[in-house]
Amino acid sequence: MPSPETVRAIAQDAGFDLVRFGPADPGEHGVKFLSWLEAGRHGDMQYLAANTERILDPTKWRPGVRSAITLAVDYGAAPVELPGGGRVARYAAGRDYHRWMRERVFALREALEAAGAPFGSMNGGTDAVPVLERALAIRSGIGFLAKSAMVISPTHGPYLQLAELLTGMDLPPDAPSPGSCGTCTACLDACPTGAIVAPFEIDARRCLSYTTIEHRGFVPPDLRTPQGEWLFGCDICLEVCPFTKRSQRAALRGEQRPRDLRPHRVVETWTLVDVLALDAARYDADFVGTAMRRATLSGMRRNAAIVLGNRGDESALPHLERALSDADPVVRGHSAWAIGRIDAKSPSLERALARESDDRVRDELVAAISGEAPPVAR
Ligand code: B12
Ligand code: SF4
Ligand code: SF4
Repeated sequence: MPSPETVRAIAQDAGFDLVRFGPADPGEHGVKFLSWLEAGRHGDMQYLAANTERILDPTKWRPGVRSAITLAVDYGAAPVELPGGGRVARYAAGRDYHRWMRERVFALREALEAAGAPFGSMNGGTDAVPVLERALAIRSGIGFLAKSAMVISPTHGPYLQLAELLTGMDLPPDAPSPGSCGTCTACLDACPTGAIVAPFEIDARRCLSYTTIEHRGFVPPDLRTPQGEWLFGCDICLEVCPFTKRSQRAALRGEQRPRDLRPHRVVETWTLVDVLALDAARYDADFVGTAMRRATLSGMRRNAAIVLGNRGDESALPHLERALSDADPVVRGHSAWAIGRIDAKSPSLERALARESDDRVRDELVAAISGEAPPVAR
């Protein structure tokens, strides 16, 4: 059996900046999780509600688990913007973190087995239920729970990818992390949608990370303008945080950055108009290997239409007008909204209304022409 010191050294060699040991269950965080679900704050993320039993007790799916090796990588970076505008949350701008984090977790598991850990005694992953990763990270001292709900490391800040290896080994638990938000409320004040409904609590349904990534179909009208420039995800509550300057990678550029953390060619070469016009073949060819695929083709094109509307740039009008004839009603509807923001008198709106048969898109067209907000229920 490898000693705790050996486990730590191997994990650092596998590419993790922070390595801690702690309980494999979420403890009192589980109670918060249940009340969050009960309040419906998870929106359509049914996979969270469907997995509560396993999330609260890892022995339900991994008998013999005794502790968690918690792992974090500092992915701090400069703001990521498409050429000509449109922002992408930093965690999704490089190679898909699900892939490279998982590769590191698996490499760690193999190295630990080679060092004497019982074969098959460990199960790991990143950003995958059934584990409350923040709870495990906090309980093992990776960082403290911040008012933005982020886990913040006093030495690396909030830009942390989290992963864990649940193990049958009994590892000595680390102390909780020092640090706290103190009297700061910068993230609550800056969140453009009011999604941080109380310190430490997010209503996912209002969070841009949810509306641009997890949510399918029409975005509630009152959340479109606050989306501003965000094409995928949102980093505002991290950007305004004073702990952000603790990131040890944020200042690294180009070749200085680890390969996995360099911007994907899509974010370096595509424009918002390109994304709006994206088709299934190019989506499959070009977006492969990025975390942005989570938003789906329809969601990415919808997001691009919203950002173009928010930018108010008239040069986007011909592209949005063309999208009024698109096969996808979500793209048609949000293009109508965007045109209404840029030029509500565009004759393309009336022409589209005359031929449109989808009631939701008709509502969007009528609202765009009249300058009213479209109805909320979809
Ligand atoms: C669902 C989900 C979301 C949802 C909901 C997030 C939320 N805060 O509720 C949405 C889509 C909105 C989202 C957004 C983001 N996410 Co997210 N998300 C997840 C996911 C898959 C599950 C989290 C979950 O179950 N949330 C439910 C809530 C209730 O739990 P929680 O977020 O962990 O919050 C804790 C607090 O509520 C706490 N708590 C609150 N009050 C109190 C009081 C006491 C006394 C106690 C003990 C505890 C407590 O208990 C909870 C558990 O610890 C995890 C991966 C995973 N499997 O864990 C990633 C994860 C949490 N997300 C992550 C990231 C990076 C983001 C974004 C920054 C992405 C972006 N830039 O767009 C944003 C940040 C938004 C924010 N401020 O939280 C990282 C977080 C890294 C970190 N340093 O914290 C994770 C861990 C993924 C990963 N492997 O890296 N996410
Ligand atoms: S990610 Fe953006 S929308 Fe979501 S809580 Fe943070 S600031 Fe608000
Ligand atoms: S911005 Fe302030 S309140 Fe929000 S997480 Fe950072 S330190 Fe905490």
